[in-house]
Amino acid sequence: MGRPIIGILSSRSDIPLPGGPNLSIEYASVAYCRAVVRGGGTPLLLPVTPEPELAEQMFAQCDGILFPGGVDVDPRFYGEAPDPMLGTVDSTMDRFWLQALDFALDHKLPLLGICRGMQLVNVGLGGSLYQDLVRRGVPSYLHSQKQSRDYLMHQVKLTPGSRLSAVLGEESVYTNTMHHQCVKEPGKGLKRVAQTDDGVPEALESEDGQIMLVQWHPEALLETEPRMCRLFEDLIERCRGEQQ
Ligand SMILES: [Mn+2]
Repeated sequence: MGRPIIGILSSRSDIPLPGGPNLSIEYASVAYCRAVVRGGGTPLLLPVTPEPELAEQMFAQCDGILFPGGVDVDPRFYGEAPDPMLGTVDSTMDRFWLQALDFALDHKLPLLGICRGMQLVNVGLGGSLYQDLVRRGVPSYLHSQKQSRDYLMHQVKLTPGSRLSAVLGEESVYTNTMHHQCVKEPGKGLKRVAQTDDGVPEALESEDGQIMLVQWHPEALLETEPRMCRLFEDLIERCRGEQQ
């Protein structure tokens, strides 16, 4: 195998253009593309489509799939009505990403989920979310940092013996944090392998090593915390069948 192809699920937005009507775009942060390249893979941006057959053809080009950050998951997908604290949602995009998860499960493609990506995969596996951290009913730390995306804001404790702690080679790490929601119930086959001391889940993984999910943004930390590059190298190694 050459460099494994990592499909990156795109987000969508309308952006203002000076002197003209809004432009509809589909995009992923360049940080994800660079991190995949640094990890040894080839990034392939996957535009949102509501047509399942077209989507399946795109997913079939991939050796692994990256579920990046983005807007909130529509709570209909975990059986809840919208809470007043809910942020922006896009159910068409959610369905496309959920189809990518189903494809990855059916075809045993390794995946890495980041922030929204972690939350969406959790929901796709039957788990649920707190629509806002205040709904946990207990105090939470600051999880929406105001500093730049590469700032290491809070400490995350990793479960000894987990794949995640083996990949990062540590039992605790400082990470950035840019989320206002978090996992409530873990989805089927997922176990919590990291948390902050306020009890917020910060990572989930599957027993078989196919799924790795982190609540922070490792792609933004390649300079300030170079160990985070290991998460992308690990994804590529899993695509090559070289799992730890
Ligand atoms: Mn956090």
